Amino acid sequence: MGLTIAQKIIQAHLLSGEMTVGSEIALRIDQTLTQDATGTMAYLEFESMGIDRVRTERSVAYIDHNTLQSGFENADDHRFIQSIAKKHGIYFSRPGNGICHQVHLERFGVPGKTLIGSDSHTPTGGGIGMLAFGAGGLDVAVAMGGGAYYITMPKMIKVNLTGKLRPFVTAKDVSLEILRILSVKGGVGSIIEWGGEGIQTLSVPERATITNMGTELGATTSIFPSDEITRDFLRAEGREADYVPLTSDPDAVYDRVIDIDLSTLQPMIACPHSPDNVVTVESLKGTKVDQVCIGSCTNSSLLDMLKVAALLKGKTIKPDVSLSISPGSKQVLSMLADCGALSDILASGARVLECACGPCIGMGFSPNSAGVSLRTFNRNFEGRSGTADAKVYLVSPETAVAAALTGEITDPILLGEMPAIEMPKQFKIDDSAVIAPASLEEAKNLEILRGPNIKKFPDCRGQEDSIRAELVLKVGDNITTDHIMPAGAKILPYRSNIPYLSQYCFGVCDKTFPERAKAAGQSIVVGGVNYGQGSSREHAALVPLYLGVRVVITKSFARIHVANLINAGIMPLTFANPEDYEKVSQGDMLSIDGVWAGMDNGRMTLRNETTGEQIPLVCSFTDRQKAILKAGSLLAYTREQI
Ligand code: MIC
Ligand code: SF4
Repeated sequence: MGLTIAQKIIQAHLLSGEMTVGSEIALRIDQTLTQDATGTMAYLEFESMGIDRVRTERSVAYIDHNTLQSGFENADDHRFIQSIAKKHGIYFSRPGNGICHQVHLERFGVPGKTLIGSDSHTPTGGGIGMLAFGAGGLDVAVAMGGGAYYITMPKMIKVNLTGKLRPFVTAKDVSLEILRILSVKGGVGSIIEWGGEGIQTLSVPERATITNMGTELGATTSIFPSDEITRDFLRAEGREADYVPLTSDPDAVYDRVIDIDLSTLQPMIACPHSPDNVVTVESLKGTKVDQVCIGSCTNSSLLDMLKVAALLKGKTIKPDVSLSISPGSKQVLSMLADCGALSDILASGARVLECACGPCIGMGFSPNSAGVSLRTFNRNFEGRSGTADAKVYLVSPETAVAAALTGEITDPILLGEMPAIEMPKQFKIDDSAVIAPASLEEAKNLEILRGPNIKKFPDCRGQEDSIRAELVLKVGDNITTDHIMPAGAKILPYRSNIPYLSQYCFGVCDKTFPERAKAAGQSIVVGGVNYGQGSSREHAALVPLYLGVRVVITKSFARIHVANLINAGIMPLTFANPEDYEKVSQGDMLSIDGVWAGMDNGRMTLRNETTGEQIPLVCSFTDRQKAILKAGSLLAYTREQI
């Protein structure tokens, strides 16, 4: 039987396990990346493992999230990451050099290699045929130390593209269309491979927009073949030597095939507050817009920016609309400057922000009260922009420009003729903002520079054979890690200070949660389907751990978050019958006996002491996961192993 692209890469990196859907496999990881908001914690974890030098082929530490330095905290964390990177063999991408996924694609990604990153959009690398996964910081730390990365062998979904996109319809609209079809949980447990003759019309940045937003589907990752288009991109980056061709076998078997004719698509828009709340732009035409933001790891490539500049050229944005543009990397920004496109952008009235995540993670540029913000980003979760009552919509750069010029949601086709964009054959290569690690000899005497913002890692406690705890919080379906542990300019600087962060835990759902959880001592949280979707932030597990959460019971979990819960020693369990979710209420006293035996046989019984009901629960832990839960955390388990 033939293999899919992902199966081929998995086979070449398989350290243990069987390639049968649903079983745990261990993969050798070639490359890692971190960003600063998750990186500080990841490097503290790496450090505590006592390993001198990373054992990967390439590890890169990016600074791109926490770049608003309104106090010492972020600058201290950047300095910490820079010093630890230098000492332990990690390349350091300075603030201003760009968003991790964009820069990694440009300068480091290699087709056929495995990559894990402490950021959920790491699958962007699938745009050049990498098998790239988002993961919690601790998993990345273990991989940097040469340890395996464990995943559940996914199903394979193929999306077959035919035809060609019409002018003003873009890769972003393809992403939104697949979200409309599959929803934010439609990709859970699957790798999405993009193929068909239609992919020949998509350049690497367009492919990367699509693999980037595969994260919003809950997919394990997404991947394109590595072909002549990939080779052209790598050649333009001066890295043709990194090219390897990669396709699926003609007789590869997929669990599901979805056909999309690109020529039938139209501009799409995701409405508040979920990336799968997708309708056509046409259906919302005339809606007044206050703010437009162009950028993020989804849509900040040179191609995106050149299109934006060409559409803005000679025009001025509406006086009551505020437009921000953040190019994805220093390479993109300096090429825009060299060709004059930057002047066209500036002349239109846009505000050019630095090459970083910026407004995407609420790091500045929050909308006005109840403002309507159109963003070329990948997430529009409630409150994420920094303005609690803002209405955030997700669109393509073309639709974003149309809104900035007209002041309302407008089908970009009305902008007239799409200017032809000539992509340069050679990109401007300047790696001066990437600092190489020290030699082994030099590294010995290097000091790691720590600021006072770095606080102690929360104490872990192994799971016990019986648990009795109050249900302190019951939440609904599709709870994101932005609900559990919000980000934004005010809180993000404290990512290495769990006690401080804890005041904001579940703030979007219930501001009283932290106090109540602390008062309860130990507690249980209950959720609906796809609990923990979104970001890879392990803080969404570490902070509940700090507040005493021992068990989370849901109808289903998102992939990265469930791994983070286990890594933090919090036991994730699911209702055997989803309707039993109704049989527990916030404030009930719950208990589970026979946890050890239950972990082994996959069944436990939840006793609702308040109502007297007995509720069946299920779990399926591997031996490794059971050992982690008993040890209290992956860190404790890894130390035991070392
Ligand atoms: C995000 O887009 O939500 C983030 C911020 O990049 C996160 C990482 C984080 O929370 O630091 C992600 O996607 O993993
Ligand atoms: Fe940064 Fe936004 Fe991309 Fe996350 S989704 S890495 S915050 S640009």
